Amino acid sequence: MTILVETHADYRLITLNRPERLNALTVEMAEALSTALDAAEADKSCRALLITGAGRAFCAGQDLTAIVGIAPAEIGNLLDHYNPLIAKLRALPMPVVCAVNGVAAGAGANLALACDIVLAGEGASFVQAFARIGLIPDCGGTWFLPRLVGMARARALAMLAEPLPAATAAEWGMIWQVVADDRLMAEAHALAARLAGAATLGLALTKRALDAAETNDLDNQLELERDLQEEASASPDHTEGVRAFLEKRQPVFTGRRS
Ligand code: T3D
Repeated sequence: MTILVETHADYRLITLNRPERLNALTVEMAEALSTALDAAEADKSCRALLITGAGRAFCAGQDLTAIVGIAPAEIGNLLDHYNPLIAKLRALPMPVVCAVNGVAAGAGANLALACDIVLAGEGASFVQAFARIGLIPDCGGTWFLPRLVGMARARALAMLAEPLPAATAAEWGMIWQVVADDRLMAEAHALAARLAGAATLGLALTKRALDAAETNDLDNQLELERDLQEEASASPDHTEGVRAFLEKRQPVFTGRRS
């Protein structure tokens, strides 16, 4: 099994599972991941996702043994499998936490950056390895990097292909937090559980608004916020949040849309 899916009370853990190849990606794996995302979305009790890698790495990017000697058109075909996966991950109507447990290279680094909140173990690193093999950062790399770290750092990361230690990635705002390696999964599970207990629709709409903000001007963004806020305010979780505040107690969110 190229990925493992573990169901918890109200979130799922997906583990990339080719540790002998540092979880390098194959088309089969991308398809399995895509199916797992669909299943998580279809399960109304699933309100958050956690993604990590088996073994000592998060993901070494494309499995290079699978692309030796293939025609350029085939590379394009390969990305026809990966691109929808990145888009689906980004649009998933629930928070996605990534626990980067070791090196995240090439498409593996950008898979991590596509997630909503990225935690990394202190031994982890991010490598835009593409330049080493004459390729460009794909799986959203050229989109995520400049937005997260600014164009100067994005260019150097992409062109030098040097490993960026997790601590620097956090310092630069590329990821959320670095935690001790032996605490990573405990912290990541706690974060996923916390998000799974939050107002799911509000978080899903927040994701949409933040992504749209990357291309909208202020007027369009204000308009979008207005529409999405109307949708969020119709949710039972909004009613519960306000009631809990007024009653001076913790809210109990259900994640229901109506
Ligand atoms: O082509 C396209 O356009 C399609 C999309 C492409 C997107 C991409 O992701 S392109 C970038 C592909 N990834 C890379 O170039 C990274 C290649 N790997 C590395 O640079 C290093 O392995 C790491 C920096 C990730 C880790 O280094 P290290 O020293 O910790 O481990 P290692 O010894 O290099 O690797 C351990 C094993 O995993 C090794 O196998 P062996 O010798 O024990 O049998 C190595 O060959 C294998 N491995 C690592 N990465 C890949 C891989 N096997 C296949 N594909 C890999 N990407």
